[in-house]
Amino acid sequence: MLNIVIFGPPGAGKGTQAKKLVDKFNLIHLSTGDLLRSEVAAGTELGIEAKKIMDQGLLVSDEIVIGMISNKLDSNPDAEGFIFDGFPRTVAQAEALDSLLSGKNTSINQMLALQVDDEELISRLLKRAETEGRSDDADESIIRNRIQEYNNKTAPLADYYQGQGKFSAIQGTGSIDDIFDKLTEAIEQIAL
Ligand code: B4P
Repeated sequence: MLNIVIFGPPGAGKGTQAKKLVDKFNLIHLSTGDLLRSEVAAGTELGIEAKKIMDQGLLVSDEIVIGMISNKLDSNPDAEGFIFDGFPRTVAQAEALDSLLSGKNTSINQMLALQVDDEELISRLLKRAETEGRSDDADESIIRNRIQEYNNKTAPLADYYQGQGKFSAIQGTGSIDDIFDKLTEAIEQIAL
């Protein structure tokens, strides 16, 4: 199996690149952001609670997102591999993921971390607000909260995967196709 974590701050291009990588490597795309937004759109109890948190730029509880990922792993028993997009976002989520995968006799192969500076992130997300209308993109102060949550709770995961010898940094600015080529090259090296 090939299991990749695509990593980076909000707006780094995780979702954009994950969609292209799943086609290329025949993986299942697991995005906790997309899963949460479908709960919001369906108006479930979980979605109503999650929306309040997401709209402040904060992280939803570990328990909720770990449960979602666990269900998705169980419902794809024949997958050739997974690309985890926006998950894990805390050390507790990373530990839970290691244990879920080891229960299935597999593990994460590599974290690919997209590097983009804050001003570029803010400009991308404000632009996306105009096209997609996501409420968590609409306001610069909420975007800054998301970046702060990332710096406080998510960025330390780089050390977690580096400690396991599974970390690659990838420049996340430039054209979407050029970044995709760099990610593809990194995955091909792992998969060899
Ligand atoms: P996510 O859905 O993961 O949102 P994101 O980080 O904003 O998205 P992403 O980084 O994928 O955006 P992309 O670059 O593709 O999370 C949203 C919220 O859900 C979180 O704030 C949190 O509340 C909650 N949540 C999700 N997972 C959670 C978890 N595990 N634990 C707790 N809470 C969780 O796209 C950004 C924009 O940039 C797009 O418009 C794209 O077109 C553009 N873009 C991409 N690449 C570009 C490039 N090279 N150049 C120019 N623009 C580019």
